[in-house]
Amino acid sequence: NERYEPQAIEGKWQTRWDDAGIFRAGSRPGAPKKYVLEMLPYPSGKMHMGHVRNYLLGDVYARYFRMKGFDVLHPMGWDALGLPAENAAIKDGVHPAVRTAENIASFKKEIKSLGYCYDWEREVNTSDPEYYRWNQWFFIQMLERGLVYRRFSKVNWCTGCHTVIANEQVKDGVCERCDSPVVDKEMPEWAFRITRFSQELLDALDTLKEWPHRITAAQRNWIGRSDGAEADFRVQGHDAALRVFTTRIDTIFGCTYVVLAPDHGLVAQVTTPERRAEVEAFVRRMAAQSKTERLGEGTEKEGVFTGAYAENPFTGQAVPIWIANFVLSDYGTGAVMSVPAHDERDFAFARKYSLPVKVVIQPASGDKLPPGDELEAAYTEYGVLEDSGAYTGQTSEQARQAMAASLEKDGKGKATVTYRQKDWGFSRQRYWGTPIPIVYCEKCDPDRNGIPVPVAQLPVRLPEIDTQAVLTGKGEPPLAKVASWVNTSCPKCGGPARREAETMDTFVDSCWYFARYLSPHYDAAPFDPKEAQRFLPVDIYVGGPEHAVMHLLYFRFWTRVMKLLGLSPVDEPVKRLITQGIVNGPDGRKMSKRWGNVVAPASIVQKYGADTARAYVLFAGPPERDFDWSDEQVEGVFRFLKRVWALAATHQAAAAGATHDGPYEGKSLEIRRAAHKTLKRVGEAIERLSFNTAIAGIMEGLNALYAQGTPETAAEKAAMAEAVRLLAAVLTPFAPHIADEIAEAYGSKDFTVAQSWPEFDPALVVDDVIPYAVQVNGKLRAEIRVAADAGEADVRAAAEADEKVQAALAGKTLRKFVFVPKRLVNFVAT
Ligand code: ANZ
Ligand code: ZN
Repeated sequence: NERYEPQAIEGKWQTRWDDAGIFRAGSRPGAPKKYVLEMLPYPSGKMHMGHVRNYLLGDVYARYFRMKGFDVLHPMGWDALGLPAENAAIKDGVHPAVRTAENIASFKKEIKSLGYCYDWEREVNTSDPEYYRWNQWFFIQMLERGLVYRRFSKVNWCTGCHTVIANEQVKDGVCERCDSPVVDKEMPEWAFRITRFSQELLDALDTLKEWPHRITAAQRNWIGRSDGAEADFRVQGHDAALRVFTTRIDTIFGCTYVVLAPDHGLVAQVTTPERRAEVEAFVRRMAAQSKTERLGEGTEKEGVFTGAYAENPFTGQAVPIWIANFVLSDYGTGAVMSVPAHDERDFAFARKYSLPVKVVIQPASGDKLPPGDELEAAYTEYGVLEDSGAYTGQTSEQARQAMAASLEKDGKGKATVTYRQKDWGFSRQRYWGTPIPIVYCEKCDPDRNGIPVPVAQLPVRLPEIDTQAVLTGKGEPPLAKVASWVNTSCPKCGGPARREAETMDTFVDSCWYFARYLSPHYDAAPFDPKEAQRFLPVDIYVGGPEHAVMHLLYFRFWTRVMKLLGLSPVDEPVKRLITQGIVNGPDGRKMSKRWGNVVAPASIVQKYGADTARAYVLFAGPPERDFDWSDEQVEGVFRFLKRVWALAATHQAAAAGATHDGPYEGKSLEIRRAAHKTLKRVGEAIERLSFNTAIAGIMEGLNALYAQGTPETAAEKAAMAEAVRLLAAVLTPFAPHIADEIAEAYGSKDFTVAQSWPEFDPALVVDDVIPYAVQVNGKLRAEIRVAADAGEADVRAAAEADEKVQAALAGKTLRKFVFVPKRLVNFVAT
């Protein structure tokens, strides 16, 4: 067939792949494994380009590794529980299960139309009771080990979604999802004790060498280890001490007052009669404010004096005790020693209320700070101590250690390690989630701690409901309204009991789905530990960087729990993490309904075929970077595939009988050199996650083959036949349908993806290497050495890989790239 008509071939190959089951994992037991995974989607009705890109990055590796001989596991599933389906149900009365099933069906059809190589026999749906029963099972195991507990605490309540949301989902006081105000609410909730693993999760970040730095940095910051000290200040006139938490014990000789949280337990006790009215008024006012209000950027720091004094444990000096809005009762000890000379917040507060400022740290440089009352700003760096008794002259670092040791020796305090990370409150007042397997029995459990449902009775299924009556978005949790479900019998005494009506955060589902894929129908445990031995950890995980501190931290935690339970051998879920950039519209804004700049994947597949859609999205830019959609480039990629097709069609007849044993010289040698160089370049580019240069390499290889004109001799014909076959092989990860069609036309009996990735002949790829000067804004930054015939894309990739160039480009936006063949490149960036 002379004409490239993707619509005529793509469906056929997809069906053949499916029928042959070639993407089934576990079919090469002796081979080394690769587990390639993309973050499972929430099944909204339609796929968008972000999904297409996400899955392609995994797909390229899955196909490539299969060709490299690995036993590849590449599964797909549905993060099917959660708010959007329930919110939609509140609006239109369609049961979330019905909507979710429809969405999955249409989403899956779209996924299939792009020719991804998933092992569909492992499909997982988190709303299936056979899935969420294991959430419940984990819950009970963790409850037994103290990793789950019930607590009363202030939670973030979204006034729009009518549910509790995680700290991470509150952005500037409003809900990230619906933009409604978030308020504090005192409620019982269930929490995972993730903080038991804080240090482990932190330490292990150092082992995640193949994770993007910004993700590990975000997690490090989120866990927020801080090394500090606690010190007791004796309260004068009371048999009590208040314990402060500080990260700068070295400044304690400069402490001129202490501050308690308004709701600190000692406030009522120490406040003097004269100060009582004012203090109580302040405490009441604070109690009425949410944490976000109290700590907001624009909120003025304010406080009141309690009338009481406390003694510095080192000097015995008495300092006034205040309460203030910026001290939180649930951080540290809820009490702060204030050192205005060396802390900005304390400085502002001291100036506002005319409290003394005393300098005790001098810069190590030898510069001298003015005395406290002339100081213009706090000096917050480390330095050398002065006016600090026996510690004068020590550095901050020395004093921190020595002072903490002294406190410990005197029984007045100790060194501490604390974390910013909090336990993970996961109960939600929602219907469309995993029921928490707990019942409350007044007789056996008067304190309402909760009695776990016996494991043999799992799953606790979500009940059928009258959607409109139950999903109203108002009042108590939906499940509490379903009397036939919520009323049950006590597992201990058999008497009347009530089920827990709250459900689990859907982040629980995505904590371990990657392990469920290993044995999705296993029913003796969440997954088969033997399969975990074989396939964990995930080798490559692809997803959006927005998950840096929720999903990607939660599932690291869960992985440790799975090891603790003896289910899995690994400490960490994922070896290499790839976070893909955003697909913007042609206008440079993130594709979204709001901007009307969405390009629907289906429209591209219909017009140009899946192979063009795939190759374009991969060609448009490096995986981790954002790119702007370009219709011209789509056309360009389509033309490229047409030229591939035409080359193959032109030489097909000659290729049929072409054989040649002798040496290759002249033109036949050039044809072979072009083909083998392409093979080498594409393989190397894939290995370094440079799919765009891989495709650019194929384009250049194609041009080189065209440049050779029509093969005349037997040697030339044989060389060209080989070249076309190699072209099909290297196209397989990117444009698999056309690859198989061409390979078949050239006599292949098997799918290209089922064949080995061809080895290039080293003798055919030796190249002259030449130097290129690399400039950034016209300034020489590096010299790189590349193959003499390397094209623009390769030279650019090599230049971008250079550390000095990266440093010079850091934080800048690239405006232009100048390429002078065989001499230099210049990045113009601002
Ligand atoms: C004295 C001091 C002197 C401090 C100095 C800092 C600089 P991170 O690093 O975030 O853990 N702090 C302690 N408990 C607090 C609470 N419940 N609410 C508000 N602030 C609190 O911050 C630790 C520092 O935050 C502590 O160290 C304390 O102020 C303050 F030159 O103590 B510092
Ligand atoms: Zn009972």
